[in-house]
Amino acid sequence: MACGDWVDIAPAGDGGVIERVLERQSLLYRADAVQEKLIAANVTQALVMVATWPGWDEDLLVRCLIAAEHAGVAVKLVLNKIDLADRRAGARQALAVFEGACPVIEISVHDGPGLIREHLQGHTTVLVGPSGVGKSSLVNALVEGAAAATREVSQALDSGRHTTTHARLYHLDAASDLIDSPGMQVFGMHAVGADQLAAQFPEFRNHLGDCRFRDCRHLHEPDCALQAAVARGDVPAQRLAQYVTVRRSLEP
Ligand SMILES: Nc1nc2c(ncn2[C@@H]2O[C@H](COP(=O)(O)OP(=O)(O)O)[C@@H](O)[C@H]2O)c(=O)[nH]1
Ligand SMILES: [Mg+2]
Ligand SMILES: [Zn+2]
Repeated sequence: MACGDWVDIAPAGDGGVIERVLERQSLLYRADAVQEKLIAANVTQALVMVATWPGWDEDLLVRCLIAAEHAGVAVKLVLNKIDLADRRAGARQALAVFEGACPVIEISVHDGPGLIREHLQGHTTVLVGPSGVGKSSLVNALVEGAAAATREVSQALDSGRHTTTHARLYHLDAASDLIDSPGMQVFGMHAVGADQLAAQFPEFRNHLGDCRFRDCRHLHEPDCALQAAVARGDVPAQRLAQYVTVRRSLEP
C-alpha cells in the first residue's frame, strides 16, 4: 500500500480493517535493480522541490522529474527559499535549463506560501525532492495544525537521516490534498526503463521518431534527430547531457 491509496474498509471494533486497495489512477515510485519504493498513489500532480540553499544534485533533480512524467501526472518545479537573496540569482540560472520541461515556480515558505496555493487547487499533490528544501515547512504553512516535523538543514545533513520518515497526506480543502514525502538521496530509474526514457523529457517529444534508426538511443547514432535539434539550438545541450547520464546508468 502507498500513501494516497483508496481502500475499502470493514468496521471492526473501534476502527476498521482494510479489505481491499482500489485500483490506482497513478503511482509514483522509484526502483533499483532489487527493490521498489512506492512514494505516493493517486496523485494528479508532483511538485519537485529544490531550494536556493543548500543547492541540489542535478542528476537527482532530473530523476525526480523523469519519474513524475512517467507517472503521467502534472509536473512543476518549485524553487524554495527565494528569500535568501545572495543565492537567488545562481539558483535561477541553474534552473533555467528546465523551463522547457515544466513550469518553474519560485516561493519562500518563510515569507508565506503565497502563490503556491493556486497551483494546488483541485489537485492531489505530492511534494518530492531532497531533504532540507522545505517540503514539511510548506505543509505546515498551508495546513492548520499539521505539525510536520522540520529540521535545520545542517542537522539533517550531518546525521544523514530524514526528519520525515513516511509519506503523509494532508487535506487542504474539499478538493485538494497535499502529500509530504521523505527526502531522497538516490532515485533508481528501473521503473522507467531505457526505451521509455527519452519520452519523459517533454522537450524531446517533438523530435522522437525522426531519427534514422527506430531504436536510436540518441547517444552516438548517425542522423539522430535529437542531436540535430541540439545543434540547431531547439533543445538545450544540457538536457541531452542529462538524458545521456541517466541512460548510461541504466545500460552501461
Ligand atoms: N530561509 C528559508 N528557510 C526555509 C524556508 N523554508 C524552509 N526553510 C528551512 O529549511 C529547513 C528544512 O526544512 P524542512 O521543511 O524540514 O525540509 P524538508 O526536509 O524538505 O521537509 C528548516 O530549517 C526550515 O526552517 C524558506 O522559505 N526560507
Ligand atoms: Mg520533511
Ligand atoms: Zn536519436
